Amino acid sequence: ELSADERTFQDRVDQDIRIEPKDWMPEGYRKTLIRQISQHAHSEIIGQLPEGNWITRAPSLRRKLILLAKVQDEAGHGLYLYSAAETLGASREDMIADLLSGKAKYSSIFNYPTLTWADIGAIGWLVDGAAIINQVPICRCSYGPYARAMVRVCKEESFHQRQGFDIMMVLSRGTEAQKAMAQDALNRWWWPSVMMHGPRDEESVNSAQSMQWRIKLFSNDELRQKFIDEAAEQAGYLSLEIPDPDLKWNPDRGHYDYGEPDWDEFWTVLKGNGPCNRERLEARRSAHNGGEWVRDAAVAYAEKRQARQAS
Ligand code: FAQ
Repeated sequence: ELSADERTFQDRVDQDIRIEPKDWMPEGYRKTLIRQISQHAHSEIIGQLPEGNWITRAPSLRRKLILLAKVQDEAGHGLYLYSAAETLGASREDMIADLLSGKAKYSSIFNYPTLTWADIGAIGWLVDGAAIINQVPICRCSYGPYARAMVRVCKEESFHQRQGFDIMMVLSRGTEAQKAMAQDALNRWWWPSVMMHGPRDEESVNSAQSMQWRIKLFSNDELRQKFIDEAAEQAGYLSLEIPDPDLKWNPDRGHYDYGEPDWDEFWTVLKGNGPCNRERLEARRSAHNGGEWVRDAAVAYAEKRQARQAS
């Protein structure tokens, strides 16, 4: 049974009226949003690392500029998202401490290595592609600050996906070696991208409540299907083969059928034991420690200014 406050709240959500920071909200709604938004922010921040790995090795000045801009965009997305979580009463220090201690989750996808330049193409095409499919509906989610942050994020993600697809197009129409490199990147990034949408709906513990609160508008499997349908068509355009023998158009369903990902691998990555989990957290810890003098200087400056204004 819902209380009167909860009833009013749910009515607003059902009528598609945005919830704003100062509005009454159930504690569970606040907690769920802080969990999802902070995980999302951490993903953007950790998500800079796999691609950052190729900035110094991009094959041309133009590619380097584009990649640099893209990776900076991800940093910006992380910052808007931390701000959105702060509107719910979360503290940025706590969120970052939870990331660095390994307590907080971030997207499984960023725990895989970027072995060749083609991986930068595959990430833009598939990972940013998956991110857009997930995030466009969030522009209409019930929580105002999160919904509004997603509008700009999605515009930038569209550019990211185009740059990735462009890299894949150039490689797949290049020499035999380039085409092989593009195919190899697709082979390695396909299944992690399919799993990025989260566990099967039956295993998705948070979905039912998040959908009732309109934090999520579509289930994990619905978004996964949309991703696969789009990617299958795009792979055809690139003349690359998706590494799933069960992938097949099903005219009755009007969707592609597809094989089952290796969910043991997914849960292993979530537990911190994927190919690059340790390396990623180590890089963030080292960046955080390296930035300590900047934080100290900023605090010292603010204190000095305050003292001067007070006198
Ligand atoms: N990785 O009950 P559900 C980007 C966890 S895009 C790790 O289904 P929920 C852009 C989940 O947290 C990537 N953990 O959970 C970019 C839960 O654990 P908890 C970030 C995962 O929340 C591109 C448990 O499993 N995007 O960064 C994953 O209802 C290129 C049970 O799952 C977002 O975060 C996973 N893949 O649905 C940047 C979008 N999947 O918390 C750089 C917003 C599930 O109970 C380069 N988030 N888990 O301990 C969402 O839409 C949702 O949170 C889902 C998961 C759909 C990810």
